[in-house]
Amino acid sequence: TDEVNYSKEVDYSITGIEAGAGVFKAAEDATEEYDNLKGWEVLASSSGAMATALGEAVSKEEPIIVTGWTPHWKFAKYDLKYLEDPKGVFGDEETINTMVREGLKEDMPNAYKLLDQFHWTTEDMEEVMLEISDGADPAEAAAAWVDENADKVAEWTEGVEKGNGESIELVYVEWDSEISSTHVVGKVLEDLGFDVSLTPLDNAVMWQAVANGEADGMVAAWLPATHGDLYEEYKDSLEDLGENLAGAKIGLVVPAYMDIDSIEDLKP
Ligand code: PBE
Repeated sequence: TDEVNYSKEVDYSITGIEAGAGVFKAAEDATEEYDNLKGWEVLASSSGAMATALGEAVSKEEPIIVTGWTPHWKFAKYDLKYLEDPKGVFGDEETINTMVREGLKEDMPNAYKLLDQFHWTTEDMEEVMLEISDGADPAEAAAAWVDENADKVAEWTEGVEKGNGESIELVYVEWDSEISSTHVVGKVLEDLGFDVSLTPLDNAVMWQAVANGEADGMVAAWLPATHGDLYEEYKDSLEDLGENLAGAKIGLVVPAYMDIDSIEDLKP
């Protein structure tokens, strides 16, 4: 028969993102855990390049398998689905947590309180992400969201006293989700009177910077699985302020027009 062989069409490869991302490592694990993915390659690139490749494939209705995650604007722009993961390599639903350096509470109690009270929903984050994917500057998209969501921001700033130009540094990775959250929190801190810097780093370096006190905090810890190894490594030298978002997820994502449902449906 001339039945489609997606595996061959994608050249036995998964379109990945930064090699330091948890979802990239999970995809590599999948190529070991699933017999039908033996010998497959996970291609390292960037989150932006992955999104471009996905958009191009969709416009031509070609097959593609990407390392994906939720929240992400790609689900609003394209008709996509997660491949079922019967072996559970990509884990279950996760939370995104806020981590700060030791001593922040004593040094900057108000910035600490704001970071501790920051929490939002996947829908909130997706609003900011969509604006950015449509071409808005991250800082402008964040400012617009903060402007339109005064009630939510008021919950985060409740009991927080204004800053007086104190410097605070947040670190993040240039994933679409973290670009959004970090710029929103940064904007709120700036409006409170802090001198905010936002520094993009590699994933492992982001964790390390907060753990060794070089940076003040981050809102980009995906737990328990995606960044579980980094959390284990650094948890004794940073402070976990708990979740800022629930309902996050990672996995292998394909366009809905691909006629498969599970990772196990891919031909060896
Ligand atoms: N992500 C987005 C990250 C966490 C946030 C899913 C690409 C990762 O895989 O590490």
